[in-house]
Amino acid sequence: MKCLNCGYESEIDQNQILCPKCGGLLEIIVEPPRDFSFKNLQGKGVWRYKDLIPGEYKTLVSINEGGTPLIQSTNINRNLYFKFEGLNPTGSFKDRGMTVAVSSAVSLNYRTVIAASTGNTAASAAAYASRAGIKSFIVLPKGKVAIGKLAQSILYGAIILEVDGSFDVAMEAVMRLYRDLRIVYPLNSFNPWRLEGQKTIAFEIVEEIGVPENVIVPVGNAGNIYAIWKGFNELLKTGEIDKVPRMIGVQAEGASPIASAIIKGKDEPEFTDNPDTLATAIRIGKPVNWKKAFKAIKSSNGSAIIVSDSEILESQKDLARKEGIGAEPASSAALAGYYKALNEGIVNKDEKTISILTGHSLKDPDSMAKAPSKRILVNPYYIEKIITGEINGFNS
Ligand code: AN7
Repeated sequence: MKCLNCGYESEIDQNQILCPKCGGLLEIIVEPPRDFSFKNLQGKGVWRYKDLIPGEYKTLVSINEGGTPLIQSTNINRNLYFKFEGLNPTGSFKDRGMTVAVSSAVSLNYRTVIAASTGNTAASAAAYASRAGIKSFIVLPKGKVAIGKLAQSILYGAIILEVDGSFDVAMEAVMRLYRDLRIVYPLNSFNPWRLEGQKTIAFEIVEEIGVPENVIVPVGNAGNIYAIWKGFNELLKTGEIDKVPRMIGVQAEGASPIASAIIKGKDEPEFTDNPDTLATAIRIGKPVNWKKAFKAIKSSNGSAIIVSDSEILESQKDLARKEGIGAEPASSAALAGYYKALNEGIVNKDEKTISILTGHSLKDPDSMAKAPSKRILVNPYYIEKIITGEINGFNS
């Protein structure tokens, strides 16, 4: 393990979440087994790749996460593929990380977990804690969590703590709590063990179609883009692949601390106290994993893109109406980012490109209902007349 802040190095230690010297974020450096080969793997989902996931696990807390479909676009561009993470057990990619982190928590004998969240981490943490038979506290920005996600956390039985303020305020509280009082296990992505699960997105893509040219990822706290890049890098070490795709991060206009900085060529993010976007999942002003994201984007010769809320909603509609795929707004940013990358010449339409659709549309019913609709109150008698065109104006 290596600290990104002070350079501290140690053997892999499952008990370490933050640097014991300076409190900074740690990277887990995995040396794959010499004889690693996809050919020898068994099973489906995250734990198929257990040879590349460090740590010792007394039990695996799993709800059969991962193994999500890679869906080729038919109507936008045949070279574009969607990795539909919305089909995980709680409807987002967070489940991949949660199975590893909660298994770790249980193996270390923790009985309580905690996570700050814009919604999806909370739903996932709550479900995996229930599966493990332990207690979960989640800390949410009051009034800024999509109803589907809040409802999930209620259903799974988490204890819900709401703060007045943004996600960043909730996150700071969880980090402070962990630093001061180590009696609850933190499930946010400053915990590097979570990212060990999320990196399996890269493994599944490679097993299915090899290495793409570009991978486009919506960025909030910036853990996932790094995790996916890390996965590709580990496959490079095994010799299964000979290059890493360009990692392209997408942020929303009102919450773009990383993308703004990268576009301007700066080495540090432009933090904001007042992030704002209708893509509430990525409404984050101070991403904890920014250093990891910079590393992933820069070392893969990647890029960063900013999209507006209206571009996000337009892309959400396109995904649904051109491809039949329902993704939440933050996830739809991965298609909005693709459109912009094509326009700006960052991505070529002939290049194999993956958009990571991080969460399911049902997470955020309010955003779906905002799409323009053809919805008519009818007397049943008139249905035939509307369909045959006897009453004009509807059958087009
Ligand atoms: C659908 O749930 O931060 O850049 O607390 O829910 O790894 O943070 C959610 C993040 C993208 C960004 N898409 O991932 C949380 C939370 C969806 C998300 C992201 C999130 P990171």
